[in-house]
Amino acid sequence: MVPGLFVTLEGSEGTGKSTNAILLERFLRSRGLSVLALREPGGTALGEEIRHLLKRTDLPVPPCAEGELLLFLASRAQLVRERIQPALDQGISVICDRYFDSTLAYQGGARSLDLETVKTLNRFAAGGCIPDLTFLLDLPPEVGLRRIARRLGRGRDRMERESLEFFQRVRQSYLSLAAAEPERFHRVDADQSPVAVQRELRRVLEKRLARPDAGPDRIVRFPAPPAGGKVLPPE
Ligand code: Z5A
Repeated sequence: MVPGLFVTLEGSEGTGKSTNAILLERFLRSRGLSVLALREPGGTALGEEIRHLLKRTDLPVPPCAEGELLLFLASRAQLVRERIQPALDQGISVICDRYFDSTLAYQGGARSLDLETVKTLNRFAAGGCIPDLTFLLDLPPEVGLRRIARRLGRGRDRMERESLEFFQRVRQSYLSLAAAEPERFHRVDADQSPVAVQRELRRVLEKRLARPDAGPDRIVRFPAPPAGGKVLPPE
């Protein structure tokens, strides 16, 4: 069986990753693919606990940069083995809102941890599970932070309280990552209307699905769901 397509969405705060992940999930379903939509950190019972811990603003001492890195990696190691790899092996496509490039951009780039160490640990946690396609939703951080501030219903979590300079470093790191891997990355100008952004993502995804190595076997109808997995049947 041809493995499912693994697509990740990356970018700084408020660039529209979550919004577009939902729309891409619908799009792939409409093409007859079974899809599992996930987010990082999170996506498993353990990962959601870690997510909660990482976002807390009331810890007497916040996590040190090294501790923070290892928590993100623990969430990912679990997600890959419990959800992502089993789904891909069954021909189910996976859309993940953030993945290992976030670690390189935030803990490597913005927190300035040693990049080689971050890369080695990233590889260990991901266990060879590499996205087929990564969308970088690129936006000046001040625009993204304004979007977040307008969002109703919750205050800023621990990471969202970082400085503008921090998010500028995140953006620069992402741009370097995208430039270094043009085959996997597709950069999208996220400072456009939601409709225009989604149209571009779909265009690129269509092209990727049409490649011979995507093959008709990519389209798997009603496969057995992975244990506890959120598998959406084709519409
Ligand atoms: N992190 C890390 O440091 N290391 C790691 O390895 C990993 C993560 C995996 C996760 O937070 C945090 O963890 C994140 C990175 C760090 N930290 N920070 N800071 P999260 O999952 O809670 O949040 P996020 O990933 O940063 O997503 P977000 O802030 O919710 O933004 P988004 O998903 O990119 O955007 P959105 O929710 O789709 O849209 C935001 C708002 O903008 C919303 O009101 C939309 O309606 C609006 N929007 C969306 N698109 C548009 C357009 N095109 N125009 C206008 N308005 C728009």
